[in-house]
Amino acid sequence: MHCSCVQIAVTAVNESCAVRESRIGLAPDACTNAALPTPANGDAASIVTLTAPLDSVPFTVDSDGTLPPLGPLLLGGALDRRGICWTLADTQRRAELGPFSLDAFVSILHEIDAPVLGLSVFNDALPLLIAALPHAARGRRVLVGGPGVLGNAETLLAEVPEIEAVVTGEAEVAFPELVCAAPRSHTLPGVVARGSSLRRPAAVVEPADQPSPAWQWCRDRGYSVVPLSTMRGCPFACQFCEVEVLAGRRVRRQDVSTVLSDLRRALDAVATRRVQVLDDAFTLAKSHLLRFCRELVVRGWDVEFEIFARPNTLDEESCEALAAAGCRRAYMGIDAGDDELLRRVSRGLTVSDAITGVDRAARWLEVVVSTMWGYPFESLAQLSAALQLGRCMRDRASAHPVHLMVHRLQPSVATPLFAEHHERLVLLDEVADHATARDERAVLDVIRRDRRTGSAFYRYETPDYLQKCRLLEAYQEEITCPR
Ligand code: B12
Ligand code: SF4
Repeated sequence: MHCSCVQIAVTAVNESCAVRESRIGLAPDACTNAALPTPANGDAASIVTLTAPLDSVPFTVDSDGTLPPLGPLLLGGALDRRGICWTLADTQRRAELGPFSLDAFVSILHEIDAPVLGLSVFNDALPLLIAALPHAARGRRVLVGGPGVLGNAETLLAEVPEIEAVVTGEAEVAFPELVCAAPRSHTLPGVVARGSSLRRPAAVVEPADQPSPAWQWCRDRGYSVVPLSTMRGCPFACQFCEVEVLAGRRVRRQDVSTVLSDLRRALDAVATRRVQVLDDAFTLAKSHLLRFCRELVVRGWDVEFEIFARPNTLDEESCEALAAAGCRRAYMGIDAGDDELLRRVSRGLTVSDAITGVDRAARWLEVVVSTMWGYPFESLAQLSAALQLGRCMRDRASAHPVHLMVHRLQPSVATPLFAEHHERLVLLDEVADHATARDERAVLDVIRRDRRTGSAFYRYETPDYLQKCRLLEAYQEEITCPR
């Protein structure tokens, strides 16, 4: 039996444009799949996940590589299940790699000796990818996936002949099939490949088909937070968000006992007590939340965790259960400070809901409220209202602190907002300043050429832009969220 190894290289750039990397090979005798060619060094494929934020305000607690990449770990788990040997490289710590570092990225890809290259991207990595692949693919099969491909699959195939297929949505089923070049793998849900005129919706993988993430890969790699998923999907459809396209509106929950056995393995492998629950809809199903908390208490693992929460979904009982189970912080996206704007972006929330929810949660947990600015239809007064709302929440007396984070709205291609306002995109000022070296300018050219694949480097035109910038500058000190 030949050994067939897949090498997964995961690349992510943190907010200061530093990048991290790590790789491991699984035991060759774990491989049973003979359909893959065997290269000299035993690796058969490689995946690179690229994320390259320019926004200096991180969205979650982790933006510095303490959190291993859950999506690629799940793909690793899916390959394990098929007996396909793989390796994973997390390039988040590679200091030489930023969103414009074409030369550095090409040499990272050259280091990888595997006939299948899988690229796991956030949308801000697309221009780098497009610029790099013609120099870096070297005849290997290239598969691309991750949240960044949403709305851009066809464009990627058209722009980059080196890409064999793009997977939109959840890839635990499609990816191993593609790696093995299984018959009809190009026709699976979520797979967009050349020659197919069919537009398939993003793939959705049911809980029973979701593998356990390959937690063992995290051992001794310096990560310190476990990324935990207990459900996928979100029933809301906020106009600026791509989760509906990525994971669908139907919420698919994992059984709590499965989640907890997974968590045990993860805590052991990462050697930590810190957990980030990544679910977008965690606080929506109260019975699931209560059961998760209860069972965590029973197990007595002394875990500390953080959650994302919609302010109008946490009642007193849920807050109390969360605090008792070790939840220390809730991230609450409010995303605007005035009811008209909240309605306009279909947030399903009012300012008064938000205040009540934050007040309630802050009796039990630290709360990080996040809001966004730069909507194409946002007035200066509406931005002031958002800042004022955050300020007022922060300054109210509560048992736990409330912080405010402010993000600039990032145009995401697969959103209703983009469909309506894509004509009104403006290149970010700081982008041109970033790209000064020869290789960086090549990436900038890609960004300038195509606003869809380059959308992460644009903003929507918004009224009173300069005055808003000044307002935010003045507010900067107050929005800094202590870790
Ligand atoms: C954790 C997280 C982060 C972490 C990532 C840390 C890490 N090491 O992984 C950090 C904090 C870095 C982060 C940052 C940002 N994030 Co974020 N993040 C998330 C979050 C909450 C969970 C991601 C996750 O792990 N999901 C669970 C796994 C199972 O899903 P997955 O990663 O998508 O992987 C599946 C598929 O995508 C696919 N897949 C993945 N890789 C590959 C590779 C191949 C080859 C194939 C075929 C398939 C494939 O299969 C996987 C298994 O099903 C999501 C919300 C969400 N619902 O997903 C937002 C989300 C992905 N983030 C988003 C955004 C906007 C950002 C920021 C731009 C925010 C900001 N302003 O700073 C930054 C920039 C990212 C960057 N360049 O660093 C957006 C989408 C962005 C986009 N379209 O690319 C999301 C969807 C949030 C939202 N509501 O809009 N984020
Ligand atoms: S912003 Fe949050 S609540 Fe709204 S659709 Fe996205 S994940 Fe769901």
